[in-house]
Amino acid sequence: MSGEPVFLSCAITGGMSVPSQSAAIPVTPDEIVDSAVGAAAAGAAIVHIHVRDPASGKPSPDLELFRDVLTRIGERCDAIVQPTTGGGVGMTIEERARVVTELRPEMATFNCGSFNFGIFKVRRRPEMEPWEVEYLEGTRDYVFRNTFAEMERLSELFREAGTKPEYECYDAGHLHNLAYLADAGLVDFPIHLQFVLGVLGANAATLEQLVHMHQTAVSLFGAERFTWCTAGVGYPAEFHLAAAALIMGGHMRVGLEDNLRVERDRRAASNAELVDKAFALARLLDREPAGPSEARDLLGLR
Ligand code: KMH
Ligand code: ZN
Repeated sequence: MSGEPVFLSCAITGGMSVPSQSAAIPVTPDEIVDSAVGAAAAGAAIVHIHVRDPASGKPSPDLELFRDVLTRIGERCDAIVQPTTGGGVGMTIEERARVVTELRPEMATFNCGSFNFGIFKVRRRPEMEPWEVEYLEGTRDYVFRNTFAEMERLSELFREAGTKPEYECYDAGHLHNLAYLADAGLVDFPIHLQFVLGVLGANAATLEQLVHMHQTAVSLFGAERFTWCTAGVGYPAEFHLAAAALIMGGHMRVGLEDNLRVERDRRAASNAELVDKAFALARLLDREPAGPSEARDLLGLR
């Protein structure tokens, strides 16, 4: 893979964390915009966006917050601005899909199945607000819902909007779900896969499981019909999977949505710091950083 281009997606704030977990997590629209622009300046070709209620910091499906944040990032940098349709705890698929139908972004995430999504193991801190403790604890009894009916409908909505899905696959079964959607004529190739590993309730962030998922994708879709990326959840998973992707020919996702630490004993001060570390790995492993324009070519956008 020596000399092959690699692009990076930075997941700026997320929907499955609460702000008291780290002071670095951007909360207000201004903070999210500034952090995304900073990540793009550090080399991120894609910025993956959730929004939060500015007063509480709670993940929000508010379309006007998305509109404001997406517009302002687009005015300040050339990165691919990729909103979530995964949202956060308790949001319905209708709420989650509106960012696609109303704002028609060039790309957005598409989650490939239902599964338990547990964040209740996060350490409680004295400074946590009651809603934050409830949010974390509530995931003990929570299913991240993406049924076949919902995925079928969402596929049509992405097509109507002209938005390219980034297919979020948290387990090998999600690739088989996606193969079903492809058989049903609901998928446009080449596709882009995100292997999200390390969520409690889905697959583990290990090299074996990444290789297994990559191999499964090759056998289901054919190696030439997809691009792919890794999102390791937690530390050091984020960087271990980025390194594996660099070696195996994939692309990288890092960001405060997935991981809060830049070293074992040091929290990241910003998304840009996580991006810098990932590109340091890329340089060490002889992959050539690709900016937004080259990433658009590799993803078949435009
Ligand atoms: N929150 C993640 C673990 C999405 O936003 O649609 C995966 C994710 C999915 O980023
Ligand atoms: Zn996300």
